[in-house]
Amino acid sequence: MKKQFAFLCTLLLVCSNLIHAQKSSNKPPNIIVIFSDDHTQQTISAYGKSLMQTPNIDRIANEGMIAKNTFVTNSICAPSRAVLLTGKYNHINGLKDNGPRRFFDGNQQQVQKLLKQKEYQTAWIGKWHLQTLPSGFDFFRILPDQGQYFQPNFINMPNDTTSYKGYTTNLITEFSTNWLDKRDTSKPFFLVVGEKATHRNWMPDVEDLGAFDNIDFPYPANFMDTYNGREAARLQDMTVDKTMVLQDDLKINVNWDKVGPGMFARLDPTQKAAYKKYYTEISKQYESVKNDSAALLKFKFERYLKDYLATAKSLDRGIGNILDYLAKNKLDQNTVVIYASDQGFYMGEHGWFDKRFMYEESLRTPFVMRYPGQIKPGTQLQEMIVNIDFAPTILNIAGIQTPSDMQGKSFLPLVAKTTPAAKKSFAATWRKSMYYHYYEYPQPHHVAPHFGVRTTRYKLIRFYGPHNNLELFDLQKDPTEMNNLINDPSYASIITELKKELKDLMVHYQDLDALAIWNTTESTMQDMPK
Ligand code: SGN
Ligand code: CA
Repeated sequence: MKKQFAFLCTLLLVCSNLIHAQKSSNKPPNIIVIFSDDHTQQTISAYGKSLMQTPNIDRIANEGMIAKNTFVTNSICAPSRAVLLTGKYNHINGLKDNGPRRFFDGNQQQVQKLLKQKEYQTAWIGKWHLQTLPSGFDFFRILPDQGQYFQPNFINMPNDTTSYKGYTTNLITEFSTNWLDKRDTSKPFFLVVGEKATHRNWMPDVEDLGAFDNIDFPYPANFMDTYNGREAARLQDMTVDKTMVLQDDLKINVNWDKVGPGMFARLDPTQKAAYKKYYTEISKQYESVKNDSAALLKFKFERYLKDYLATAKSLDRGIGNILDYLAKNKLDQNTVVIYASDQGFYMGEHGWFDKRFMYEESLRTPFVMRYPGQIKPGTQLQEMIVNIDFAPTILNIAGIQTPSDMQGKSFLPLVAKTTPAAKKSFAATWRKSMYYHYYEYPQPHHVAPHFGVRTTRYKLIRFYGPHNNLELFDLQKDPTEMNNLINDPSYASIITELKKELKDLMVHYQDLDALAIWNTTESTMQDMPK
């Protein structure tokens, strides 16, 4: 009780100091959230060992902060966006998967609506992916559904669809800076730039075709995973080897002169000529490996990475253009810039592309933030951040208290200017474990639903639906999550602790469906995966 009281006092003190700091400069800062699609930490140089350089994302991190341990509640697009808007888990905000339940109730409380009460002008431009149109924004121009890479359609307010000439990433940047040009400069703004890159089918901008062709990418250590002791991992359908589609994904042997409906049909004649030239050469390489299964697999893996990274290159360039715009228009000092993605992605780890699993690569998401005057350049945050914290943090920046029904917490006190003692005492109260729940099954990638808990060292996952089993990983000893330790007697007490922690989290976040599954089957289920 005493501990809780001390925590509450620290929290109030730290938050009110931050709010006070903002009041004294009378206008709260502008906030831009650049929110990409499937862009994973393994491909961002600010995160260390990376498959490519991302100078502009790094610029945000270097001039501000990087959150090293940021996780999502449900590693998939529309649900993650619903979490960003509401600061709540999907069983509370109602949007659990990308399927028929992609309906989002726009009448509920959302971050932009709360910011509007503080006079913010608000806009969402780019990928949105919720079935219902945005509400509570002063302006939106969104891609319908997944959107297209070339000559994309956008839905304009109130509900008109128009096609625009150009490459999606460039158009989204252009529409964003156009909106900034026209805004009411007497008010602060909140702008979400919803990027389409780096989503499947990874169509690079023409200028980036072949940008990574001189690099030989080795397989990740667990590319040849045989999924021993991990049944759900074995039964997924998202491998580079078997699931990746030669023509649609890797652009091999496409008849460029007669492309039917689909992504390639949207290329204009100049773009099509560039694609034809480039991928005809790639198709020749395919011909030379297609009868050698090992060489073919390496070819597929390399082509996947090269196209993905090329779309990331245009994404990073677009972010640079937004940063340059802010500097040129003297907005850089009073604008908070956040870069994050809706989830992480597999770059061949476990043999996969896509996301969904609670394993590290897709559970994590990048998060960097620049907040001049409040966050010291080069700040590194190690605490566990979850995407339910994004909305409360944004509100905190604007000087707004987190509503009591939001499930996340502002982590601004962990990174913003306060005394080291206040920071330390706040950090002591921060979460030591996070809760995850994934739902979508079976389409499109046959990943069984699951929920679980991750602590700094361990991860316990409970699969349900087609599989009914538990997995335990010791992330310190096994960072690539290959050894399911659920039947290892030396971990018995850890398993007991984690089971309790998982149950506590389900109760805390009111995930009653998960709790029911846990309670009805836990006593009868077999831990040993078949
Ligand atoms: C599409 C993709 C899937 C992807 C989902 C969800 N197939 O269905 O591979 O998992 O989107 O992605 S595709 O052949 O149509 O590209 S999400 O980012 O929206 O969650
Ligand atoms: Ca996504």
